[in-house]
Amino acid sequence: MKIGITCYPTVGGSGVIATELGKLLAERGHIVHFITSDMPFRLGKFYPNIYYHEVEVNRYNVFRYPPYDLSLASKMAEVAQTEKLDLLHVHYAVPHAISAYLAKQMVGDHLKIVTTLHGTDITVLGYDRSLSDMIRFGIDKSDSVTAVSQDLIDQTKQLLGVQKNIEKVYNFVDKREYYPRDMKDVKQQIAPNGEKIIIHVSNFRPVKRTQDVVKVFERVRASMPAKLLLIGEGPDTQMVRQLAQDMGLIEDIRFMGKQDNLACVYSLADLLLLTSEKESFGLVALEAMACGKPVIATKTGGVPEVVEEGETGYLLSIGDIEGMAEKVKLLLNSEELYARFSKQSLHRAYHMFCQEKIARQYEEIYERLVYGEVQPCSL
Ligand code: GMT
Repeated sequence: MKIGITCYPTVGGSGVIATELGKLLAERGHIVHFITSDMPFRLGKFYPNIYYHEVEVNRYNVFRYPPYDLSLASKMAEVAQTEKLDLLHVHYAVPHAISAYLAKQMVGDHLKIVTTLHGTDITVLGYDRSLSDMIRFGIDKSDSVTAVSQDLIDQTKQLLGVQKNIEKVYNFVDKREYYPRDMKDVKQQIAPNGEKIIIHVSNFRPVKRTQDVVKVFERVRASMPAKLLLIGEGPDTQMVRQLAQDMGLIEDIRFMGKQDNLACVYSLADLLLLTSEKESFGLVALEAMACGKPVIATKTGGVPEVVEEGETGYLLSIGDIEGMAEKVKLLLNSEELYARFSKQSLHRAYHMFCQEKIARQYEEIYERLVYGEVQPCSL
């Protein structure tokens, strides 16, 4: 099939999933056209059947705000026509589902639209009265809608009163990239005295409650030698740095910023800490699990569908600093328990969220829309 993919190419989990999906689809023989404002950052190597079409936004000085949505719709329509696309798969509802609908109006009904909801496009923007009706409209006008967890489906229906069927298609991890790596030497540099290494990976937005990561770490470090690695950056980075300074922890915390080779980073840590207030899926939890790392996280959104309580990690209430610290200590103090959780994390990541399984689910959706039925799988 000829598939157009639109996402936010440079930030966040939705861009990562859209890009990884595009690569997988290309490997499976489809022709993929990324229609985005920038080159997707995870694209990596050259694929002869992946094309990139840059959305250029008109910045004429009459416009107070550059009309990204319209430029995107126009580029989608142009690519759909010239490349004879079968469908557009848009990631993140706002404004992508609306732009895709506009493009379809320009091109004709044969162009199908698949919209994948990722989280904050519903759980944050869905509360904004200036957007909520438009989001519901975009969902209704899509030919097929998916969401990355059951919780996100439930929230979308509840919050926006959506009647349309929304299919659950979980995010995935590529086990050719995410597997436990031997990082002994680097670990020795970061934790020369055998300290335990806790890792947190996020975009440091308020919704991640990154100050809680430091507070949990303070309690853990009070009872065992430990280091904290903070990966990623965002609006709260400075505030977290100040908090670490004020708490006298700065020597044991490394602010590593954005990192490319996340599989190596997860591999050198002992566990991942995820303290979010909202998290429709928690892709970083899945990536850490695929590298054999248990996860201590907040019980929010779709996280319980990824992290299995008492098997691959522990789930605590939002803001339960004491509870999270206790569970971190419990896991890191028991070799037997830790080894079991680590093995189960790997197993769950590979079996429930493996890339072939999820790519096939998307293909089945595409086939249903384009051919009217699911093609038998030829293995
Ligand atoms: O909030 C983020 O971390 C970015 C956001 C995005 O759209 O890129 O992430 C959302 O989508 C990810 C991929 O499906 C999910 O793993 C994240 O849980 C989700 N974030 C939230 O719901 C806060």
